[in-house]
Formats: sequence, C-alpha cells, structure tokens
Amino acid sequence: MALKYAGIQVEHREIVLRNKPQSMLLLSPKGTVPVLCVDGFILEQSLDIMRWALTRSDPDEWAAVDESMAQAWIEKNDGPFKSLLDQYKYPNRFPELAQEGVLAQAIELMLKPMELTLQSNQFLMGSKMAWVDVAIFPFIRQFSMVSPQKFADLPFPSVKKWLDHHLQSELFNSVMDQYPAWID
Ligand SMILES: N[C@@H](CCC(=O)N[C@@H](CS)C(=O)NCC(=O)O)C(=O)O
Repeated sequence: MALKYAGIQVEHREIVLRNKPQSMLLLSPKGTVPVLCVDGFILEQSLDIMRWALTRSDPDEWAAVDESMAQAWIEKNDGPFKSLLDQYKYPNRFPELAQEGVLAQAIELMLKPMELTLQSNQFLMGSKMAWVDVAIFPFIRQFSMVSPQKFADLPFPSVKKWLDHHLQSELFNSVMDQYPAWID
C-alpha cells in the first residue's frame, strides 16, 4: 500500500512460501516476505519498505506523526499482539492454550486501547491517516477474520468503523489483486 501510495512502480513477484525461489533466497536468506530490491540494496522488513517509500513521496503526510507514539503502537502490535494473533489463528499449534483466554488477552492488550483512541480520533495518530494505521490494520483484519461472528459481537464500534474504512479504501482494494506465483 505504501509503495502504491508513493507512486512507486515495482515488479511484483508473488512468492509461494512453501516453495521459495532461489533468486529470492540469494538476495534475502532469511526467507520472509516482503523483500524489496531497489537500486542494488535490499529492504527485507515491511516497515523499512514503508519508510523508504514515504521518503520518496508522501503526498498526504503519512509520516508526519509523533514518532514515539507511533513506535509504541508498532511495538505492541508487532510484539505481543502478533504473538496472540498467531495463537488465536492457529489453535492447533498451541493446544495448551484456551482460545477464549487468548482472545481475552488480545482484546485487553490491543483492541480496547484502540477503541479508546479511535473514539476520540478517526485514526490511531489523530485526525489524519498515518503510516501507523496502514501498518496495523492488516493485523486487525486478520484478527477479525478468525471468527467474524466473535469480532462482530465485540463492543468496539470505533475499531470496526476504522477497519471498514481501510477495507473499503480504494488504495487497499487496488493492491489486493491475485498474482501468479513467481518461479525461477
Ligand atoms: N517482520 C517481518 C515479518 C515478515 C514475515 O514473517 N512474513 C511472513 C509472511 S506474512 C513470512 O514470510 N514467513 C515465512 C514463511 O512462512 O516461510 C516483516 O514485517 O517484513
């Protein structure tokens, strides 16, 4: 989304994770996606790719945010919330954990604070959309998709409105195309 927003054209190579192409592993041995190869250097973290794109072009000032507040959201999302999301998404991998308990922890950690913030502001960083919203909403989307009914039952109208806003955005929908797998 950040690349599209910044108007950066890329050659999109869709990776099948259970059959990673050698050309990708040669550039980025850690074997996770996304990887961006540009002007002879490699960016292999989503946030690095976002930040790099915004340094190239940032027409709506997604990057004009309080950096410590942004970091606090990202650290919570990418650290403990991501762990809980994996536990919630893949209960078979965590047979010792009760899914209801995992859900309750995820709500306390992330959904409740988000609801409080989004009750007074349309976006996580204030009245304007910022890169933090774009970095975090795919995780909330995944969370909502594990059990759409459970998500619908949660008393978080502001989070639901925020998620819907992103899901319905032209930008999100314009990058959700299916691509054929890249094969070396
Ligand atoms: N912190 C990394 C996480 C990347 C990541 O874990 N990506 C997953 C897919 S969403 C992956 O490539 N997993 C490797 C695999 O499943 O083999 C980033 O944001 O770029």
